[in-house]
Amino acid sequence: MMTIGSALLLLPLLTGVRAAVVPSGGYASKIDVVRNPAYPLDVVDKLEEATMPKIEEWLNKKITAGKNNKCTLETAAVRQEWSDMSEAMRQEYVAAINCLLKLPPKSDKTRFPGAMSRYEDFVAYHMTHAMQLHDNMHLFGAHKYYVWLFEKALREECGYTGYQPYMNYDRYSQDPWNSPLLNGNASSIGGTGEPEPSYKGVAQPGRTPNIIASGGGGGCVKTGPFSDMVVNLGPTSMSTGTNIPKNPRSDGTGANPRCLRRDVNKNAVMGATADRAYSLLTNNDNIDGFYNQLLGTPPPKNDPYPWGIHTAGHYVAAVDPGGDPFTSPGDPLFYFHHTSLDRLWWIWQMQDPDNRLYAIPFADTNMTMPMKRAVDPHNVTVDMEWLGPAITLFETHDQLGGNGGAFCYIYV
Ligand SMILES: *[C@@H]1O[C@H](CO)[C@@H](O)[C@H](O)[C@H]1NC(C)=O
Ligand SMILES: *[C@@H]1O[C@H](CO)[C@@H](O)[C@H](O)[C@H]1NC(C)=O
Ligand SMILES: CC(=O)N[C@H]1CO[C@H](CO)[C@@H](O)[C@@H]1O
Repeated sequence: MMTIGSALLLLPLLTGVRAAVVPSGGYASKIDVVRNPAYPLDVVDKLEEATMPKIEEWLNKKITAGKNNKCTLETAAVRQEWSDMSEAMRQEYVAAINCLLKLPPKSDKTRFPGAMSRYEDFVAYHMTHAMQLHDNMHLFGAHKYYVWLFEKALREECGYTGYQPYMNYDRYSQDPWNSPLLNGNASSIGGTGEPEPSYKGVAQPGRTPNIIASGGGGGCVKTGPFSDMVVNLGPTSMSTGTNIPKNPRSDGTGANPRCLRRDVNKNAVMGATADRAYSLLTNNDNIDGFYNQLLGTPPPKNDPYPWGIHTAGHYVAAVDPGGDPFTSPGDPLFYFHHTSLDRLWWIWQMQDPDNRLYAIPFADTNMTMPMKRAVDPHNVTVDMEWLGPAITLFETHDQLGGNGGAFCYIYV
């Protein structure tokens, strides 16, 4: 049987893309790592490689104890960075998204008349569960499960043979407009939007500077695979876009067909460069600090891009629906961003898995919203309703054996 690793190895041969199989640095010998030679490893990539032996050792201990739920490095799926994927795989991914956009929804028609596709089922969930998804307990685990269910839908309902890609922000930070992810060609996820002078950017109260200034877009996306995408849900009152038609329902759940709007924005992505991610990963021994720095609280001083990686990543291209905290998964870029955050969380956890795997930010302090009051994390579940079954929060924390073994993936 062909392993995932050997399948990856074949891709560049089949498609002729310029890619290199690098000798496995810290990686387990079973994993062949395909890299795009245009991008030398950054400090975070190197940290990830250096962490692999530790991960292997930790997983071997679980295997010995019979606690790995059949997940091994041989069976683990490999999530890749977008530009490390072959052209053919990138186009297959885009085709799978277009497929989900055409499949009929499963969510309740009465509650979400605006959810017109399977793709928008996921938007409908995020928009109605945003407060819970973003509280201190759920931010990491619930998004991990959510993205995993999306990946599952791409594979099982649309025949996609790969896994959800992530974006390494650093690769695109200097020139996002011409990046393989957002340059608007057939193997990107579309380009920036038309210039929209009334779009000024995204306010960042309490930070200096206090706005992620517009990158020059803000209007409809006219290039690439999603130039004819129809967005239906939203906007909500939190939308950052301008000149967007109002939703017929006050809560944004009605059908409001319109174009996808974007502002591919260097001012945003510069807040998520590798040095910032490396600092996040190495300067926080506990999850509270990790969570705060990820969210940019307190606001970093003397930093021209003091957004925190969570915010920076959302506004890499966000306007409508991407810039609306409720309907943000309506832009496919959302999944790249939250997969990147998932990767960073995993690298952080795996520096010290015994102490970090199940760590939950501010689990035993009482905070104001969107923080959740102290409750026993053992009692917290993540219910995905029409997207998937409810599971305990702790089950969402382990990507190598969690969710009864259904989670079994690594990042390269
Ligand atoms: C799209 O752009 C990427 C990055 O510049 C390039 O590698 C690729 O060949 C282009 N693909 C197509 C189909 O134009
Ligand atoms: C948090 O608030 C709840 C409800 O008011 C209270 O029962 C609990 O003791 C508080 N926990 C801490 C750690 O302060
Ligand atoms: C409702 C419920 O499941 N409560 C549980 C919360 O967690 C404590 C300690 O783990 C259990 O004793 C409760 O039964």
